[in-house]
Amino acid sequence: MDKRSAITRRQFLKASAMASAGVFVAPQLRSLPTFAAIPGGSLPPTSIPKYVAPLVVPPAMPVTDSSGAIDSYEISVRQFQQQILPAGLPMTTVWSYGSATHSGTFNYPAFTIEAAFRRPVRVKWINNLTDSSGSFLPHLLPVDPTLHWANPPGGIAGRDMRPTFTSTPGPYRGPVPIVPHLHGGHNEEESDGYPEAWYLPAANNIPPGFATEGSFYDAFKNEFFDKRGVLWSRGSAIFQYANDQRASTLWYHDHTLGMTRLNVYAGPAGFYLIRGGADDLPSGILPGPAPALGDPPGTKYYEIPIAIQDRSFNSDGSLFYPTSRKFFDEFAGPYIPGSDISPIFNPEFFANTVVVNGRTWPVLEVEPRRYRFRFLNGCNSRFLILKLVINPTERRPETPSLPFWQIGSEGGFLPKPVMLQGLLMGLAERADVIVDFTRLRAGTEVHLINEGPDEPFGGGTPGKDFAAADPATTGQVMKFFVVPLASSDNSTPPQRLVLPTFTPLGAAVRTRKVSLNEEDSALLEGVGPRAALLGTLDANANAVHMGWDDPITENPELNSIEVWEIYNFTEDAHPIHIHEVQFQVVNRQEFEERRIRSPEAWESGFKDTVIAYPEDITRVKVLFDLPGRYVWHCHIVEHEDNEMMRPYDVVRQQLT
Ligand SMILES: [Cu+2]
Repeated sequence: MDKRSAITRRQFLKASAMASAGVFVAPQLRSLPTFAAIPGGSLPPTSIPKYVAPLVVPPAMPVTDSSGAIDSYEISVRQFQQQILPAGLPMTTVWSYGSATHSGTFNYPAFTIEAAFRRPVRVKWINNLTDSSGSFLPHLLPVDPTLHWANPPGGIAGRDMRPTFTSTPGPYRGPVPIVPHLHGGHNEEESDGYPEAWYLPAANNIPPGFATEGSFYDAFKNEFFDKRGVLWSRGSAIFQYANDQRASTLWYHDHTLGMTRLNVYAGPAGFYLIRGGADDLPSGILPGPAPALGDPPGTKYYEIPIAIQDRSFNSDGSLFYPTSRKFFDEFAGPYIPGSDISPIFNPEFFANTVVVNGRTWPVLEVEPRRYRFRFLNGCNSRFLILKLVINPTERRPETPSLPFWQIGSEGGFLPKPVMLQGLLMGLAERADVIVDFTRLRAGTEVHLINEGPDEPFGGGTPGKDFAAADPATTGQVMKFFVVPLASSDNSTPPQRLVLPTFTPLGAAVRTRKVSLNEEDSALLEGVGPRAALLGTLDANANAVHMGWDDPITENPELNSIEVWEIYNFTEDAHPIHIHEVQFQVVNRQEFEERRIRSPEAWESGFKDTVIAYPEDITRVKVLFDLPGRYVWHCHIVEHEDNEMMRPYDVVRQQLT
């Protein structure tokens, strides 16, 4: 751990923003008088009109075959153009998923997969990142080939490794590996989207010597065949999800080793909702409906998933993502030879616009009634603190005008509804909430704002411990515009809701200590961070840093319950995600402090991602009930891509 580098980095972010873009001073902001514009692409975010385009409610993904005992989908990843910026501004080239058997279903974010409890979903995931002549499409964004990454040019011997260079390389422009992951899914290992189970498109011009699949692709392909008698074909993988878990809000996105930040930023992500079973509520109790297959045009939805992502744009409409480490801290080299700093990779990235369900700052007409929103923080590095206010720019922190009633998190419903004035959301966290617009007059405008920081989050409150996001740009998210009531609302008011019975996990058989760490350059004084890493603790409670390729240290026994104590030795909060499981947050405790803090009220259900604060021990209790190889990682995807991810094994018999 080196605190100095983190502080330097934050000071730098602020200073460089002020130098490059001038200081935006909003005189009406009483608590925090100055905001630095966030650097980005050539399109200034303040030139983009807000609240002109309606929020897109992603339709249900068409099923390819549901005639048997499972729902089968064929889903491709393709490149296309979409109007993300308001009409009149250029379209944006993006990637996303869509049904290969249904035209018109490609959208960023992808259509929602609607899954039923205990009815398996099988998806053929096709890498269709090719042009009309069948040649591969290169990445939309600058791929840093010096990371420990998929590395297809390394061939069979060099794939999934950190390659060696004798001089600083440019970005990788070859065929793009993908592997989709169902985030929060109780997935068997071969269907989990392991970072080394990636595959290239079946293009006609793959350069000779390239590895066309990751190191784990064949093993999982064989495992899937052994279990289900179905073979994967080149350029695709078939995953099956049992949906044998609580009704919940999951999402799917890419998970390729060392490329997740770019593959997700380019677009591929969508919601996956599991309904039914004893852990769901009968229909009619909560606001609905949500989009379903076969809905007539104009169907009104009162249950809406809302994916919030930050993006930066160039004036031609293209997505902006940094092309050099210089963007992060002005470190311009030497890279190779002479240092251990990657030339293109940025340790975090904060974009300067807010994109909600694929549109910048959209507006949703709402009736004076209750709505169910399933929020997702789908940003790369940005923590969100959401509030509902009337005036989106008046001051920070702002007093909310309406509360959120949170009823669920990643693993389904909470034990009981929780009324909140703000929603703190780490990367990949979900909040299932009810917002009650009932008492508002037609014509009222309610704004969803963000008071999380335009920099790494370290805990605390806006206006006191950090400056809230720029009220002119990333401090605003979307607008709700109240229109006259069109239908009666028979949903149960949230304060009277009785949620499904919550059964906590039993006693743990083992406690495991793991660590979150950060490293500066080992070669150049004062340059850093180089990477963030996971690890363990030694007998003296010192951090042991471990990278992706170090031997496995977490090997819980099948069907055992463990407590993981996550020691965060870094300056920043990290959202820690464990695959395959939904865990309970036990408590938190500062280093050197005796006082133990209970989980937050909204952390009282099952979760798959938890915020680990700096110099804190975060304890989670986990049941590992599927055998095999999985990963746990930080969901700041820049961190995940540069060593802050580790494999773990659920073993049938505990190794000694
Ligand atoms: Cu992290």
